[in-house]
Amino acid sequence: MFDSFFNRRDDESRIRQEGRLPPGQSLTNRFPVLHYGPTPKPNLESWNLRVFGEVEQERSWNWQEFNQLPRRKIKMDIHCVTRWSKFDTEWEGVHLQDLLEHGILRLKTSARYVIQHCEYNFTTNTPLEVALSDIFLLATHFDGAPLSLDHGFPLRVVVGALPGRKDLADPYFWKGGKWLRSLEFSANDKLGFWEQAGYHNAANVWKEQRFAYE
Ligand SMILES: Nc1nc2c(c(=O)[nH]1)N[C@H]1C(S)=C(S)[C@@H](COP(=O)(O)O)O[C@H]1N2
Ligand SMILES: [Mo]
Repeated sequence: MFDSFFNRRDDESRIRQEGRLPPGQSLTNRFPVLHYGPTPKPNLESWNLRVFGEVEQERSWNWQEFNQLPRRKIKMDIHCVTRWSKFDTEWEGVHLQDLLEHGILRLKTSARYVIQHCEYNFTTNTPLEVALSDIFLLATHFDGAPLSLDHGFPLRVVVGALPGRKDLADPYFWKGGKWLRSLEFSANDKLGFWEQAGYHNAANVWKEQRFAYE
């Protein structure tokens, strides 16, 4: 117990020196579970991911089809607005940029925002640039294994930070919807669940944009 206490403190001071600890955050080596409401138990037989809105063609992939899309691995730091941060987390899944490059997905020029729709009507929103950037992944795996139910099985969005890439306006982790079921490309922004509850829409961790009004 003392051992893990001192490890945590040492890890945190190293990360701070590397400039990777955003203001008001502290390092955890655990992986907390954080969401509103119950954990859904998705059925892979009937599961699909739908893409709609400002796209040239609506798409829907069942679980088997989704798993044949091009895949990537990304290592990121993640920052929860409740002040825990976890570093060097490894994710695997599908990147929207790869779908665009392969012509699997084609957007209209009117697409400017991406709204994530999840089980139980949870939603969250980001500008299109964020969803197409290197820090946004449709993840099926964490740390080499399929997501656990609590962390979003079978599919979630992960949005984090890449060390050394402060150009990316890294958002807090709530902008990564667990149990993702559709992506809406929209001409207009639409505040999601936490954003409507008073959390900051831009949610930049380096500017400490936690709440909309303060
Ligand atoms: N569907 C859904 N996704 C969600 C949330 C939620 O309430 N519902 N909470 C968000 C918040 S606040 C955080 S910090 C992360 C936490 O992910 P984790 O439980 O895997 O750590 O999920 C995000 N995604
Ligand atoms: Mo969070």
